[in-house]
Parts: sequence; structure tokens; C-alpha cells
Amino acid sequence: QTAAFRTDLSSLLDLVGTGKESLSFMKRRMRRLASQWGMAAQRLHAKLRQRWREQKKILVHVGFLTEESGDVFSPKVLKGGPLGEMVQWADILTALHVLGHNLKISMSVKELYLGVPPGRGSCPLTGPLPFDLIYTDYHGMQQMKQHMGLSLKRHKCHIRVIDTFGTEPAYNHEDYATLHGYRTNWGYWNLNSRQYMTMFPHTPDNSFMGFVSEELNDTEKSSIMRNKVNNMAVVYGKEASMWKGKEGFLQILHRYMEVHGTVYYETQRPPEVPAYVKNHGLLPQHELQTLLRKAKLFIGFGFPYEGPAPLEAIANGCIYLQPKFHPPHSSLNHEFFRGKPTSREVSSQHPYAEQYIGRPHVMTVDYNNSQEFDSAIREIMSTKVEPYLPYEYTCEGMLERVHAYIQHQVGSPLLASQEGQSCVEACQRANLVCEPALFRFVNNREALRGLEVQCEVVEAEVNHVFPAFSVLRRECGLQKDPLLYSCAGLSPKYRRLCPCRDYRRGQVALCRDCL
Ligand code: U2F
Repeated sequence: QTAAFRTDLSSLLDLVGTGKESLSFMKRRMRRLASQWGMAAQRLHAKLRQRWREQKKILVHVGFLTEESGDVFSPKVLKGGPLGEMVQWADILTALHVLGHNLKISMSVKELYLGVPPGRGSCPLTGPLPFDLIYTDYHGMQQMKQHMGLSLKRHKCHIRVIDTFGTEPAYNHEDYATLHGYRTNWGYWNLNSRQYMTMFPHTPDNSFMGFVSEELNDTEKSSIMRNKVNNMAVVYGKEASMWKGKEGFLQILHRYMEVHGTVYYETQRPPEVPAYVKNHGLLPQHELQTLLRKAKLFIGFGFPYEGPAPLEAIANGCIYLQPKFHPPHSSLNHEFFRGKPTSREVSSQHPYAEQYIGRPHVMTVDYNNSQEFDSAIREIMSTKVEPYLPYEYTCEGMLERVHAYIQHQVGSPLLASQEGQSCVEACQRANLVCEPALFRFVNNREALRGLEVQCEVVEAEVNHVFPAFSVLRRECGLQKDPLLYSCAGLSPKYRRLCPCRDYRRGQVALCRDCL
């Protein structure tokens, strides 16, 4: 079935459900950005020039929002708790919907069981997989392992783990992690490291999923630039604890600028927030954007790490000022990162802003040097910048990327031919070509299991149609001599295991992403 772009979000909004602040936050965000997504869909549609896209059946199981994982996030949505993950899940869901895929959303372990006759007690994921792809997170992995048992192994290659800070190969590889001290409580799932999808492009070992930020047209941009208030600063930190011990910097800042905050409070101003700060309380996202449009400076004090807010500020024409960390923070020296499956060194509050955006939009300075800090503020007040949003954080950028991951990362599939059909033909039927270099990856029992093949015997033989299986006799054969891997071979007795890949139109020797 063909995936057709969708520009209407109403069926997605229905799917998301109700009853939790986190869901309401995500839905508000979806509505607010709906027209932006719609325009992006039209642009990508034109760019892809009718290229055929297969509609995938996709399960999105948001583990961290399930009651079973404790869901500590939802109750804090209106109280200054982390929203970055919710921003990202809202955008992932929207991107998948807009790309035209067939979505099922699950936010509880119960929902993993839906559609199974009562009493059978088995998860639908234990049978043949009804989904082409499963997006989940580390909590979801744990839950699926508990409920699917061994069959999780078979379905592994369909899983994508949304993982904010990233997982390095050394931590993912079970045996290696065990041997060399890289085991963490998050697990060692033996995935292909590209199955972990991150919030920022931390390392090419993982895939970069990202999220989106607000986009402005030229008229909006120039109006924002005209209306900037040069001495207005907004502090990054919606929770009072993020302001703790920052009086010194705030004092210097206040010498030059009017200081605004969006700190959550119940009845009284939190003691961490000085009286001269104009605190708006936690704002709904669109009101925060309005505030950022006027402000000249968005200033970070070191926490939270790697959130969406600095990108939003820069997109609204602010300069983002943040502390440099030396030594860099990492799981080796900092409580927040301790136990996370990465040794990545975080060189400032927001390394992406530092390394991929930089001046004039981003200034990363040593806050312990008050002179440096002081002159950064003065420089910011006199620097003119335009609102800036990297393409990869626009809706079109995200759609393009998610589209490419879906079509290419599952675009090199393993197929079973029919009896009497060669792999040349089997792949062709799926608009792909047989790729002999990939036979060595499918010449094993795991591949047979992945295709749900019933084998009474598995034997390795010198036979030019192997790897293959006979349905009738329940016999499976693996290839003994790699020189005999053949796309062309066929036999009426056997269905073959065929590794296929995509190709460039008019240059079939190369895969689409090969140049
Ligand atoms: C990050 O999580 P946070 O949620 O704390 O990240 P922020 O950058 O502070 O902002 C998240 C969103 O909160 C919104 C704002 C951002 O989209 O528009 N917001 C708002 O709606 N109203 C306000 O008054 C202020 C902000 C990161 F994303 C997580 O992955 C990490 O776990 C966490 C800890 O490092 O930091």
C-alpha cells in the first residue's frame, strides 16, 4: 500500500488519547504546529517527485509515559518538569502521521495486548509481527522483553529506540560490555547501534531523530528584528533549582539588562529567583515563543542539558549565552550522566548549539571568568542577529530524514522468494534488487527465524539455491560455500532467502544513498 502525505492532523489527535497532562501538552503542540507541518509535507511531496513510498504499519510504544514505568513525567508537565522528551515524541508521532504511515499508539503495557482474545495471555507481538516498525524507548524495551520473552529477539531489527543522549556501541554489545565494564542499568540490547535514535546528532554511531522548532517567514523575521528589546534577557530554567547559586551571574546580568524568567511557582516567588527578576511563571509554549521574540538574550546556567529551548530561542532571534564546561561533563564525572550508556563528553550546556550553530547566535564562555562573562553580555547587546533555524530542525528537514530512515533503513530487507522464484525476481517484485554482498548476513538460523520459517532440520550444504527452505518438508538449508551465493539460482522445491536493496533509477549498480 502507498503512503500518501497527510496534512490534516485530526485523526492523529484522536489516536493520542486523553487523561494525562503529558498527552494534553503533546496535543497542544501538534495543533500549534499543524500548519507548519502541512506546508512542509507539500514541499517534501514536490521534492520526492512521486517517488513511491510504502505505507508501513508502525507501533509507537511510549514506555516512559506508561503507568508501569512509574510515569514520573506527566505530573510535572505543569510544574517545570522536563518537557524535551514530550516535544520529541509529539514531533515523531506527527512526522510518521504526516508521512502517511499506519500508526498504532500505545501508552500502557495493556495496550500491547489489545486485539488478543482474552485468556490467551500472550502479547500480539509474540506471534508473527503485525508491525513493520516499532518506535519505543528504553522503558518500552524492558516491558516488551518481559512480555514477549524470546520472540523479542526475532523482532529486534524492527525496533527503534528513542534515546535522548545516545548509546555507544561498547555499551550496547552485551559480551563486550560485560567483559570491559560497560554494562549499565539501561541494558545491553545487542542492537545495531543505528537503531538508537537521539535528540541531537551526537554521534554517527546512532541515528539522529531530532524534533522541530518554530519556523518564521521573511516578514515575521524582519518584524522580530525591528521589535527586539536590546536589554531584555530571558533565563533558561523553568525549575527553581536551576537558578540555585547563580546570584553572582544574575547580578552582573542585571547591571545591563532586564531579567525575565519562566520559573514554575505555586504561590510565592521561589527564593532562588531574585526580586528584580520579572518571573512570568511557567508559560504555555506559544507564550514562551512570544517572550523570546522580544528578548535579545537567552541565558543558560548549566542545566538542563541539551534541551529544545535554546533552538527555539535562536529561531526567535535571541543570542544564546551558555557556560563552557571544563572539564567536560560526562557519565564518568557527573551525577546526571552517571550510568547512562555513553561516555560522551559534554563540553557545554548545549554542545549542538556550540558546535553546529556557534557565533553570532551562540556564545559559549567561561562563567568563572567574570570579565569574560561581562563582556559577552555587552557584545550581545550590540550585536544584530537574524532568527536562525538549522534545516534539520525544520518540519521539512525532519520529515525528509524520517522518510529516508524508514525507506532505507528498512529498505534493505530480507525477503523469501516463492518456490521456483529466483532472488532476482523476488527482489524486483518489491522494487528492489538482489544484493549478493548481503548474503553473508542472511545465511544463518536467525534469518530463518526472522521469517518465521519452521525448520525440522537445518543443514549447511554446497547448493547454489541455498540459503533456502522447503515448506513441505520443513527442511532448511544454509550455504556452505560463499562462492555459490547466487541471486539467479532457483528451484521449484525451495523458497529462497533473498537479501535485497534499493537502487538509483538509471544507475541500478548503486543504492540510493551510496554516493
Ligand atoms: C531537557 O529537558 P527540558 O524539558 O528541561 O528542556 P527545555 O530546553 O527546558 O525545554 C523543553 C520545552 O519546554 C518548553 C519549551 C521547550 O520546548 O518551549 N517550555 C514551555 O513550554 N514553557 C516554559 O515556560 C519554558 C519552557 C532535555 F530535553 C531532556 O531530554 C533532558 O532529560 C533534560 C535534562 O537534561 O533536559
